[in-house]
Amino acid sequence: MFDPRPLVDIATAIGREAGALVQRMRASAVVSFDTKSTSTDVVTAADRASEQLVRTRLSELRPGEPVLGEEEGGTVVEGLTWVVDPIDGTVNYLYGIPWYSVSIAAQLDGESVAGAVVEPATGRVWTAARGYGAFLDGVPVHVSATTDLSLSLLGYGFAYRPERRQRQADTWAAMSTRVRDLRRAGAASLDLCSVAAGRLDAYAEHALGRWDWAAGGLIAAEAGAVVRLPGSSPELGEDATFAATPGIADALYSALAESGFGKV
Ligand code: LIP
Repeated sequence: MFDPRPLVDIATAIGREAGALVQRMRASAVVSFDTKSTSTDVVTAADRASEQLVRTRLSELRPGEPVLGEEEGGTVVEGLTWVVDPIDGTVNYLYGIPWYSVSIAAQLDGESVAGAVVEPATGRVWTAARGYGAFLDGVPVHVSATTDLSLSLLGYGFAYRPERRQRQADTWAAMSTRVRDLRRAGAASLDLCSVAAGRLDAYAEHALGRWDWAAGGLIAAEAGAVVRLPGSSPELGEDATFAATPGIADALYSALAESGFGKV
């Protein structure tokens, strides 16, 4: 029987090392950056250094296993692939907002089996192995018990392309009267971990990279959330990521579809 738990230990150890590196870089110099898809889609020297460290350490601890990373790319293959977001929440990191992560997941045939989401600013570590539950610093976490959509706290995010952001904003404006409140925190992996711990009742966003959701999606699912990864929610759009506590999952899915979330 395959036991994914040793992979969590590796993701945690390397994630902690990369987290320490990005913290040192943040403390020691002005954070330089380039841009990618738009002028607001930034990549810092720390993003690149973090991914380099993770790749080097994985080659030492797990030689020959492929890596897909946000900055250097790669592909998901049959068998085991490591999926890395060297800094998730890069804009938060750039501005010194302490809500960003190093996210490392192990996927088997494209499905997450182990993951660690490290918060460099606090040292907290979220982990999960498929079938073994979800944890924050080793303490089990579980989704909220919310069953009333109008009393739910909903996390969301925006794509970088301005024309899509306007359509997304229209959707969230429509949703704002159907839930308790909305939160846009800026790091998908930590939004998914927040659903796992009941700090959010749900989260939805378009246009995430596999590296954004690979670890956090497993953590949310292992904590009891209904998780729908890109390609599994036709009514919400082919690139939608959705996670919700079961008590509101169906109602939220329908409300998002009615609000036009699937057409942004
Ligand atoms: C970020 C995501 C966030 C999304 C941002 C960005 P990055 O990832 O975590 O949820 O709204 O647009 O994609 O670029 O910081 O790794």
